[in-house]
Amino acid sequence: MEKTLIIIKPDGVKRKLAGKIIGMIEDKGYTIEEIKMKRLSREELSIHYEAHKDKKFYPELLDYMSSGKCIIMVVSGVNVIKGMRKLIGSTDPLEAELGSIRGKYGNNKTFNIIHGSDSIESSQKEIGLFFKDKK
Ligand code: IDP
Ligand code: MG
Repeated sequence: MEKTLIIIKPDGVKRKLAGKIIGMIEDKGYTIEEIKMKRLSREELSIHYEAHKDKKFYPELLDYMSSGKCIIMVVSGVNVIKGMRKLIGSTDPLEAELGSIRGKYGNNKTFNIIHGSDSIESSQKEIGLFFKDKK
């Protein structure tokens, strides 16, 4: 059974989309193993988004992600990493399939509501970062 790290980003929380998003994850057949609400520090975010540190949008990304509380979850299921990426939709909500979370609720490439790990390696790193001991 695979696990992935999902974050409902500050815009998703502020827009009160959490219930709908969690419903979509559960309706898909996945299980919420861990869940917590937390405002992420710039330090945690700099580890989480290490791969993007040289990108032009990085400063804006850290401002955005530390602007309010997030809902952070470990979600499990068969092939859940790929399955959640599909359910989340493309980074740019304009390109995301309309039935996906970003396709339904997103309208901006930065403020795109939700994060999901993109590989087994990143899921292990991210679960270790936000849920120490629960890898
Ligand atoms: P992902 O969240 O779909 O995996 P990544 O390329 O890993 O997308 O980018 C991480 C986050 O950085 C995105 O979810 C989004 O919030 C932001 N981002 C990505 N690309 C851009 C961009 O071109 N402009 C502004 N923000 C971006
Ligand atoms: Mg990514």
